[in-house]
Amino acid sequence: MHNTPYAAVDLGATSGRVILGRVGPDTLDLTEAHRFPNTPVQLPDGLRWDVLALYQSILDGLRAGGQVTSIGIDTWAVDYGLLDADGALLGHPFHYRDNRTEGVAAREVWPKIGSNELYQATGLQHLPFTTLYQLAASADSAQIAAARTLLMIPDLLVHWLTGSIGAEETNASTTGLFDARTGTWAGHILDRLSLDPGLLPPLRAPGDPAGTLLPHVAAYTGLSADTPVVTVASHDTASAVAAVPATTDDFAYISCGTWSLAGLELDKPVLTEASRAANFTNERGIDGTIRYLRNIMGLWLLEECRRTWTMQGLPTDLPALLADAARAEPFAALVDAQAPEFLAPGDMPERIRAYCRRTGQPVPASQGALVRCILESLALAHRTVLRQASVLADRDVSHVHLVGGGSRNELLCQLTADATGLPVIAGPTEATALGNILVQARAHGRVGDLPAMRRLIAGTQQLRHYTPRGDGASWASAASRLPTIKES
Ligand code: LFR
Repeated sequence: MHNTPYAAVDLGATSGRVILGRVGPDTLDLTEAHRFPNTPVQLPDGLRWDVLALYQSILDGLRAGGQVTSIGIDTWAVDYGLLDADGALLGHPFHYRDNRTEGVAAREVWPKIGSNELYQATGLQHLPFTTLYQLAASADSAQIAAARTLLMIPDLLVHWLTGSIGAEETNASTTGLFDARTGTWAGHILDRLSLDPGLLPPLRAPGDPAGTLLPHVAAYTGLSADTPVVTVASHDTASAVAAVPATTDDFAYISCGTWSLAGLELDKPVLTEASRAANFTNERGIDGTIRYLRNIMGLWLLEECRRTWTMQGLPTDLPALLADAARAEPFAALVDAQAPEFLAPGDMPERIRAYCRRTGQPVPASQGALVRCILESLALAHRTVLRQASVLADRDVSHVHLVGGGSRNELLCQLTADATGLPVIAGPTEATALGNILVQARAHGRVGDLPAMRRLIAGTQQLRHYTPRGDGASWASAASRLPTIKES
């Protein structure tokens, strides 16, 4: 078994991968077995994930990868599939960026269970697309009437591989139906909305076994039928934070990809009124840790611009755009990278220009200026969120770990160091896959506790260091330009 790899299935919002990881006492090597696109589909009744195509690509990736010690699956959070009484998937899972949840919280949920009470129970920031609000939006549908089991996307994929049914707890903690203090389902919230708490399957923790491959899966992939599927931190952000290469406790992290998730790792939730008002979330990490953070729009802003530019026949080469951005005038225009108006798909350059117009700022005229605006706005949001997190959780922060795909973006890393006034350690890029693989390795007794996992990553993965430039004064004054950005 020594050299047999672990397979991490890691689905992101735009692509998925099957990654093989080999773990030794002082070594940790990744290879990519398969990469495939994740292309959402707009149907007349909403934006959907093509979950069958994703599942088929996972099978192809496992077949390409050869024998593995075990398999773990992580994806984005919040979204789910519903199974009927026969165990069949009802329809196509909605994409969290579908606009059917607009206004649902205020209209359908808060009159029945107030936002204060919800925060006390679940500790979640308000995001319009949280599972709870998605369910409330569909409460009167034929689909909900027929539903017997709710499976989060990674749990659904595990179910198709193994036949087992369960709800992994880091991802369950993003549903708005999970008690932040006890780590158990808060099914009474569904009751209060006249939805069935029996939809929620039994919880399982990262490291728990999740079954072995069904015979037809083993036959297709060529893997042996006793290949275990291990429950990992199936929320991608939980896996990424598990893989932050921290060697001390006084760190903040930014898991930066489609989203920027910026915050602290705590040992208990912060449920104060100030924390609720600042819209901080208490999601669950591995080993009962709390991910105290806020969602920032992240590189979605840039990727959605590039998608629009592709359709408009404009250049989209990333290195060239970043080089132009590096040369563009600093602080010319900024947007609030936490504003909900940037959530939905659609003409992002125009939405950014409209924001600048509305707030009396110069409108970025070139693509480079627009990319500069995005990256500075992200760095500013990183600054704001980390400063607030440190105050609200009463924790000193001496440095920032920036992990995920965004750690490749040198300009963003440097701007984040400048804006936060803190050294930034960038990498690993593949934090999510590493977290997935190390939880599997730990379940097999091949690596120690969370600090040991992190030491192994710090000792084996390529990291880059960024030192803050300047005294932060220009960032403080930039922050004061935008009415919705609060520095404390
Ligand atoms: C990041 C992420 C975030 C979650 C968002 C939607 O990929 O999982 O943590 O808030 O996607 O699920």
